[in-house]
This record gives sequence, C-alpha cells and structure tokens, in this order.
Amino acid sequence: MSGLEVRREGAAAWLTLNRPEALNALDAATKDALVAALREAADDADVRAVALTGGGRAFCVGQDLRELEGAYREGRTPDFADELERHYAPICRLLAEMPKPTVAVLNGVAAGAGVSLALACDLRLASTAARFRLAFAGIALVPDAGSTWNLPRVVGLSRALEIALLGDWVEADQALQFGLVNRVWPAEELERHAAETVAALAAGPTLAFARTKALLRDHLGTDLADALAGEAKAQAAAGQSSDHLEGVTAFLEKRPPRFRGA
Ligand code: LHQ
Repeated sequence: MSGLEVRREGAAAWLTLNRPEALNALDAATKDALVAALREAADDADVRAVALTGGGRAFCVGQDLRELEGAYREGRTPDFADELERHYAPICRLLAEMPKPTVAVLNGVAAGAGVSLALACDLRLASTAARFRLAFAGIALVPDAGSTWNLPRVVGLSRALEIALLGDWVEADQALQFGLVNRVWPAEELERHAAETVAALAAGPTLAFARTKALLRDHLGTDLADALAGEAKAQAAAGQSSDHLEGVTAFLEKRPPRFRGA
C-alpha cells in the first residue's frame, strides 16, 4: 500500500505523504504513487495548482533507509543511479516543469531527499514547526534529487555550501531569512493560510503562470538577448489567451478578474 493520499480541493490537487510512523520516508510504493499522481495532475487541465504536504509531524525525511536495510546488512550497496532515474528524477521534473504552480506545504521536519522535493516546487510555505537538514553528508552521500541544482538557485551558493557541508538544522525562522521558504506561519495557522494561498494560485491565470515559471526557470541559464526573445514569444501567446482579455476587461470595469485558466 502506498503512503500517498490524493484529494481535490476545488481546482487544486493536494498530495499528502502519509507514512507518519516513518516520518513520511519514501518507500517504493509511495514513490510510484507520487510519480503517477504528479503525472495525472500535470495532464489534467482541471487541476490548476498542486500542493505537496506531509501527514503527522514530518513533511518528508527522504529515502526510506529501512527499505534498503536488508541489502546494507548483507554488505550490498544499492544501485542509486537506477533509483534516482526511476523515481526521483521524474518527481523533481514534474514538480518543476508541470504547467501550473506547485507548492510544498511544509508542516514539519524535512530531511535528505525530502528537502530536495520541497526545493523542486515553485513555492515553499512553512509552519514554525518545519525544520530542514540536507542529511546526505551524514550518510556519506552527495545531495541529490535536484538539490545541487535547486539549492544554490534558491538560497545562493554560499548558503547552499553552508547547508550542505555544515549539516546543521535550519529552523523555520532561519529558513525564511535564507529564502529557503517563502512564508512561515504559526503551526496551528499553516493549514488555513496554505489552503488560501493554494486556492488563490488555482484561481489564477494558469497559462500565464505556466509560461512565467518556465521563463524564470529557463532564463537562469540564458543571456539577456535570449531572455528578451523568450519573453516576447511567450507574451505573444499570453496576449491571445481569454484570461488576458478577462484580466484587462475586469480592470476596465473596476472588478476582480474571474480567470478560467485558459
Ligand atoms: C525513517 C527515516 C528514513 C526510514 C526516520 N527512512 N525510516 C538516498 C538514496 C537514493 C536516492 C535518493 O536520495 C537519497 C537521499 C536520502 O534521502 S537518504 C535519507 C536521508 N534522511 C535521513 O538521513 C534522515 C534520517 N532520519 C533522522 O535523522 C531522524 O529520524 C530525524 C532527525 C529526521 C528525526 O528524529 P526523531 O524526531 O528523533 O525521530 P526518529 O529518528 O525516532 O524517527 C521516527 C521514526 O521514523 C523511526 O522509526 P521507529 O520504527 O524506529 O520508531 C525512524 O526509523 C523512522 N525514520 N527517518 N529516512
């Protein structure tokens, strides 16, 4: 049985990692379910935002190390290349590249690849109970699941090296200061604020959001001339959308826009 629960809240898909007894460590069934649920959410035009959160006191503590226990005890080392390609790469690509906003709702501890999943999302909303540890160095591994790409882009190279090499816990307030998370609320208020934020994203101009996230991500690696050309191409398409017409009409009529994601 997988440790993933999927539910719809209006136009948002909420994916909850739910193996609280193992702090939502990622076993094979949960990773399979996560890949499938993300693919479905990415392809479903009725889903206009995706939230990833955890049940219990953790967000996610990364790879389920117990799942590999037998092999380790027999002195066999696992094939991480295969595992990363099969599960973690599709999960991280889907979170970063799907054409709608993705949000990590960080209810508690995040470690190892759990931090990587949060980093792969477009936004990170946290409770004061959230804390972060990259944890890879503790078991003599390198950061993976996209975190060597995402972490320095999110917090800058110096902080990324600090987080990866010193291995200290980053508490919620410090994570906010580092830019590792976008918002922090008291634990008892996270659910309400996160639900409001995700619902607002799901009610937004989905096609413009899709183009915006693609442009911002793509342009990290391009020069200004290519970025200007990329913006012009995307803007020409955005200008043809019915949400653009609605947005401008609503402005002229002095009322809030009603976006349909088209
Ligand atoms: C766990 C885990 C866990 C299984 C707690 N697995 N059960 C590697 C390979 C390939 C590809 C992808 O990437 C990676 C990178 C990774 O993600 S490797 C894993 C990195 N994560 C960690 O190293 C975190 C390990 N966990 C901890 O250090 C502690 O559990 C923390 C500090 C997170 C929480 O400590 P406590 O609050 O004291 O809780 P606990 O240690 O008592 O854990 C509660 C339960 O959760 C416990 O089960 P038990 O049956 O003994 O009560 C833990 O065994 C289980 N658990 N992490 N990764």
